[in-house]
Amino acid sequence: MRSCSLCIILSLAVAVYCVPVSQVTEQDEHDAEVCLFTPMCSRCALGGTIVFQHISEVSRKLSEMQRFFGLHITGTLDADTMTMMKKPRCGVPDTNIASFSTFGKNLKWEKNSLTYRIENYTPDMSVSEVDDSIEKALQVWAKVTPLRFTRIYSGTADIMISFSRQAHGDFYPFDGPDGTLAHAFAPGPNIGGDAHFDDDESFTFRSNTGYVLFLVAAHEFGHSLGLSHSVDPGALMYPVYSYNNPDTFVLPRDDVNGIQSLYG
Ligand SMILES: [Ca+2]
Ligand SMILES: [Ca+2]
Ligand SMILES: [Zn+2]
Ligand SMILES: [Zn+2]
Repeated sequence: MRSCSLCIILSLAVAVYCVPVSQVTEQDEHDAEVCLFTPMCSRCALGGTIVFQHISEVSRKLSEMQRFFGLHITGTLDADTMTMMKKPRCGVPDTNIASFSTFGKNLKWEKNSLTYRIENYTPDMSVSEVDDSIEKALQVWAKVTPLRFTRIYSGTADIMISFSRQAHGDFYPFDGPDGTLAHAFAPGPNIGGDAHFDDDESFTFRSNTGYVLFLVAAHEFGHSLGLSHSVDPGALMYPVYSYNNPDTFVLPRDDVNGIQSLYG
């Protein structure tokens, strides 16, 4: 698992670890080498049978990631890149190189009235704290658009919300504590719009230890509504988690511009 973690990061931008490091460690390099030079890397989405093609693909992915985060573009695993890869973040891949961005003009809901359902709860918080965090996170987007959200308690909602660990029925298993905190799917039928939270994290209502569920959820619902990641480090849609006081949170301008480009 650990030996190919780098490979997963490079190919899917899904798995990262949280402890920032100032330099590339021997373990990091070992991981990279194992991943690059193991012909049959079963966990690598690129496959490993054509090794040289694999290496240039990894280099290209590294360059893309460095461009996204405004790092020096080397195409190699340097200390700054490693530090960025280890920050706690959203599991949705970084695709754009602009400020706010969408999954595409057509990837939006064709209705303004959406339903959501909370399928289960994290043991980290009380039921009312989870309910409140989810409701507030949706209202972040409702405040600046014509979108309205109605909670349902049974059946299939547009936005199905769940907490789970490791493999949980889609192609994007979670990774244990830290690394990927959550992910969500672009608007569409079935799994489209759904938001999944990694229950190996410690979620919190408003503490600065653990991850504030409201902040993680508000980010994920941005994806549920059609936004992809922003390169603006101040944006809610920036892929890396940073603490904000949930009581005084205001949706940054970049995110307002993004969601209004889809829904007016
Ligand atoms: Ca759905
Ligand atoms: Ca995780
Ligand atoms: Zn995200
Ligand atoms: Zn999932």
